[in-house]
Amino acid sequence: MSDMQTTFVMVKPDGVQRGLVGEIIKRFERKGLKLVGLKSIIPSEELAEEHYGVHKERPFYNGLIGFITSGPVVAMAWSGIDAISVARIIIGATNGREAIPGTIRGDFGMDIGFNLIHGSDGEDTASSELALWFPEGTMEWNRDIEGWVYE
Ligand code: IDP
Ligand code: MG
Repeated sequence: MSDMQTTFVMVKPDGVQRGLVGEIIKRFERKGLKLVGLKSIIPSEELAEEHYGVHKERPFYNGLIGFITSGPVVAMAWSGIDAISVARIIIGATNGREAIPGTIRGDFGMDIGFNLIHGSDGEDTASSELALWFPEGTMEWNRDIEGWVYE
């Protein structure tokens, strides 16, 4: 399946603290994904709990909520053909020590919890996460270079 999709991506507080926001955005931009939403916020506990609700029973859950609410994150929405899986490939495996070099976590991460970035893992999570983080909606715009990104 090759569908036009929008995915939710977030630079986590460790990525912001380490000054990797520009580096991370650059990778999505130069890949050919289209930016349709961007904002920096300090997530509330409520927002973090909603976002990571699926992990509620996991032993790392409380630490994860504390981490995500510890400072600014950069929330983004990126569009493109198969954008959800493309973003996950750019991001790399959850554990930075196992992530392949060339991926964001593989190039910059050494930890499983502090792994710099989040990306939606499927169509359902992408739409619920986009609704959660961008309740105002994302942008509709025509990119002039589109015809040079897709044949
Ligand atoms: P993902 O972000 O690669 O999709 P998930 O398994 O969905 O990984 O876990 C969500 C987030 O929870 C991870 O990105 C990471 O920050 C944190 N996490 C996952 N597993 C562990 C763990 O074993 N210890 C600490 N934190 C973890
Ligand atoms: Mg996940």
